[in-house]
Amino acid sequence: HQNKQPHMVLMPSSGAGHVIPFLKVAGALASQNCRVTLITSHPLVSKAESALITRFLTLYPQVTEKKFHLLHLPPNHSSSFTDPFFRQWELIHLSLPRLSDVLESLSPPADALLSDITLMSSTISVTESLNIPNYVLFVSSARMFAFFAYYPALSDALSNSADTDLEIPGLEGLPKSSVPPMLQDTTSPFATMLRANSDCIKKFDGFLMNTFDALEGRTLSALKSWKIFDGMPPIFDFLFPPWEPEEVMKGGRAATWKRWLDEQPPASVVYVSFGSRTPLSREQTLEVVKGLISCHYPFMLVAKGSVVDKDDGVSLQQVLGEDLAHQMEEKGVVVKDWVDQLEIIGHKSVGGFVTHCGWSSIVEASSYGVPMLGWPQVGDQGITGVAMVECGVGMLGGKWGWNGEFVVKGEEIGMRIREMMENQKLRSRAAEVMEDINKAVAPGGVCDRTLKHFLNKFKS
Ligand code: BUP
Repeated sequence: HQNKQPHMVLMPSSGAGHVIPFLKVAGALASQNCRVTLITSHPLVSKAESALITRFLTLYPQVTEKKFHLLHLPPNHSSSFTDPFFRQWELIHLSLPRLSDVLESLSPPADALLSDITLMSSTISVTESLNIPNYVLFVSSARMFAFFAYYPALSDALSNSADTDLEIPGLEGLPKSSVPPMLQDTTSPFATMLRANSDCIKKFDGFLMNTFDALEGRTLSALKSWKIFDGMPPIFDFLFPPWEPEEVMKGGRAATWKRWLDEQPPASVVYVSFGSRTPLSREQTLEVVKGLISCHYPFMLVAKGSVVDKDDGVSLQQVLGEDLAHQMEEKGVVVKDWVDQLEIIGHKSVGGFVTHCGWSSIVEASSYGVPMLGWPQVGDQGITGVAMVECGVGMLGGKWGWNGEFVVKGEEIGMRIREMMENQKLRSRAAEVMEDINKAVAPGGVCDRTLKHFLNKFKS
């Protein structure tokens, strides 16, 4: 007897790469006739995040927002983190005892909480005491999840100074250099948080992941067969569908860059974005622009010059100088604001993507068959970059270092961009993966079936 309307409660943490996948799943659940509650933390960390949530709630009036008011910490509170997003995660974590009240106030009661990986160890005590199933909506790659699940066992290998590959059962070696420095140091606050979360994997009812066989078949099978983690709860892997209906995305917002893209030849434009959280240094931005100019492709550069809404007050023109700024304007466009990345990646003129290897970005480019040149900057991006290469849809720049480690010269960047744009093997593999994705996300396809399978248990 399957006619109950499931009530799903979603609680993202902060950062576009965390919030957007939650909105995608919230939209998908609402479209599957679920009752959906979205718990949003207040105050939010950035204007971009608050604009996204407002827009989402306008498009999905059937989704209920529940505000989760964060604690006011005393001014002398000393945080383990300097990064504003990590501080926000920490603040949500500290405020989580208040989550019980929010969950208990829901009517009808929640059938499940879908929570973020960064909040695992703190949400589980709340849901256990209220007897609510808790699923993690994992926003990164299965590769990263495998690393996370196996992290406690990697301590010795990570503490050892040799640059050897890390061995994770069922997976080929993972270069130690793809692990971010803050996790190579197994005593860092971030490492401690990761280990605490990893230790409670078994307490969860399952994991929803934005991936599937055609992207990460080998890793998923190692995870599901318990090779990596004995007693791994069920994994539901399906591509999280875009939450903005295409007609809404395409209508109304005729930005200058859009007109420019419309005028470029098919598959000719190099799109460059290093995400929203970690801007490049001025020196590195200068070299990226030099590289782009040298390789003779039209380009679109999304250059974030600030960390969380605080503009550093220096224009790109000032960084580049008059001559280079002029050359740049002749060959490309630069955007500083928030853009609809999916709309750019899906544009017929875009032929390659220089990316920081955020997992959502990799999945988005794979969905449109756009080959990638990856340059991981921080966090999970080194490991998701490995997943991208393994799938065959992108290549990595080389030993380009983490954000700010050293400055990579424009000449080398330009050379690699040309290699990416001219590599036919990469392009045809990207087209093949796009086809697999198109089949998987079609009604009745494997992603649709996995989502329905996940929901079935809440319908009776
Ligand atoms: Br920047 C930017 N518009 O201007 P990832 C990003 N996005 O739609 P990660 C935009 O944000 P960080 C913009 O399409 C993707 O869905 C993009 O998630 C979208 O990055 C999301 O790619 C970014 O997983 O880093 O690692 O979370 O937050 O810096 O983008």
